[in-house]
Amino acid sequence: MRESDGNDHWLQTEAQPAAFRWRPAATALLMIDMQRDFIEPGGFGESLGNDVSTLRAAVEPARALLAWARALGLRIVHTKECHRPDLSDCPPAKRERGLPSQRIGDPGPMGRILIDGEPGSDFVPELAPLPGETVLAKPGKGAFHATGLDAMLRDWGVERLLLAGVTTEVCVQTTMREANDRGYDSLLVTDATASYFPHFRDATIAMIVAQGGIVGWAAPLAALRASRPAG
Ligand code: TIU
Repeated sequence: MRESDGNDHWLQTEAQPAAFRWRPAATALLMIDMQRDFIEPGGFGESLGNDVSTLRAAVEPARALLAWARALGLRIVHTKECHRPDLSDCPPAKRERGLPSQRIGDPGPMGRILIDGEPGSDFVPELAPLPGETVLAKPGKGAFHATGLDAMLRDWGVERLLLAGVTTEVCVQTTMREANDRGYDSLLVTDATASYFPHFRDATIAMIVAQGGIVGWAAPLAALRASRPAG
């Protein structure tokens, strides 16, 4: 449903640090990097030395969030962190960082690590985009860096963002900070995001909502479901 379909009403969601007011017609869901390369063994996340099983907790809540957003007619953008096969968009520093067991572009059990079009760069099946939903390949941690995301959102008339995905303190938080500096009001869906370090997820939420919402808002999916007309 779009603005022209009568979706242009204000809702209010109980959130930290205060109520979040939003209009479905002017709000997009950014589902950040729910890719096999981060969530499944043998991908980029594991190559950096992480226990990838910690990200599983976000998959079912993210799937439920996606279903709710689809039913409400929100704009949906699925981002994926990945690079061109010739690595021309991968800074050498990123490739070398952290002494990974396998570097970006190296062959792995899910194809070349973090390369667009390889099986590992694809979304986990539960979070597969539907035809017509936007898939945004991004070379950086933030979804606004070196992409057309800002122009796309402005073209759609989007003013507010709901964010979910992985990992909370890396690509999700970077994107939320980028959005904040570009004038968007954003809400992080707290149960639909996860980190390899659970205490980083919690710390990120605390950082975002501190100082009166210096970066934005945070709320679980249940609070979004319970949104009511804004008075
Ligand atoms: N390493 C890590 O925590 N995250 C990333 O490299 N990318 C995203 O967060 N998507």
